[in-house]
Amino acid sequence: MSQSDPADNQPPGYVPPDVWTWNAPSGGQFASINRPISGATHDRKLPVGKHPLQLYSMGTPNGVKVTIMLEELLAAGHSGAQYDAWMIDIGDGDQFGSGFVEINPNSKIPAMRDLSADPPVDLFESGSILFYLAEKFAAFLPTDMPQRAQTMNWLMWQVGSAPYVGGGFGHFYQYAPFRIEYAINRFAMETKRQLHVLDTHLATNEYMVGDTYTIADIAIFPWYRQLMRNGYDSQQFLSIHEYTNLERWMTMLEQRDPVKRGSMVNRTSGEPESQLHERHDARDFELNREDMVQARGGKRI
Ligand SMILES: N[C@@H](CCC(=O)N[C@@H](CS)C(=O)NCC(=O)O)C(=O)O
Repeated sequence: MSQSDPADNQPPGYVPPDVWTWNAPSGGQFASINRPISGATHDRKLPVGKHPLQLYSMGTPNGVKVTIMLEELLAAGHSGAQYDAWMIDIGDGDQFGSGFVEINPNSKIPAMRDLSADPPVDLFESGSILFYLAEKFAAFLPTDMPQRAQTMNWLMWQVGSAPYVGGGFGHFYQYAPFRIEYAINRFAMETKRQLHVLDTHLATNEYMVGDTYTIADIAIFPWYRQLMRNGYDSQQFLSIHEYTNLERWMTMLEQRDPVKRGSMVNRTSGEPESQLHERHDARDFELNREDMVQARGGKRI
């Protein structure tokens, strides 16, 4: 590595040891779930519902990609996309349960099992799940080759870019135990570059792939909504108002009912009405709203 003056390091005087060892939690939010090894930490069978697709997830931007896709498929009339969405609370370490690790050895949500296939198909990685569903139902993935290639370009772009936004910018700006100017500058630069890539593209394209709504839109939407809607408390810091084309596209997607429904599933933050911790039936969205009204003594807002 390049030799900096240890006095300038963070914390001052820190010199990396010859061999890194795991001897202390790293500090910061989510430190308790980070480990340098893979595998299950406890035995836990996953619950199984009545539908062909079993989703094990949480309402983070990566999880929401899949629930939006499933709601879009159902809205488009693909009844085979009925699903049970189970909560995997990553803050509680559910992703390290043996049943979950059996589906996803990488211990990250979202993961899914397709019980309609024989033998059942196990899926992980949000981009792979979107692609699988798009192929299975022949939906939201153009068959025209240039358009299909563009869709896959943007899908892969999103999967490769997200870690800089969440794990880089979001982590160092909001979650790290202390603020490091170098790290924040590095990841703010990259995050703004990505926002500009999207804003420039959407100046001349209605959707990510011309005038066609695809899995590329579904993949990209949740992470950049996070930024555009003040995730990480960073809207002002990132001058989000500059990205007017992205704002147009974002607002257009936010108005879609399947996007609204998909955004509620497995969600654990925000207004109670916006959270549907588990989804097992299309009516759950309505029942959830009614439960909230009852909890408020019948008051509708
Ligand atoms: N590349 C993966 C990333 C998945 C991911 O990072 N999931 C996070 C939540 S957004 C997670 O499960 N974190 C738990 C952990 O790291 O232990 C995908 O797109 O599915």
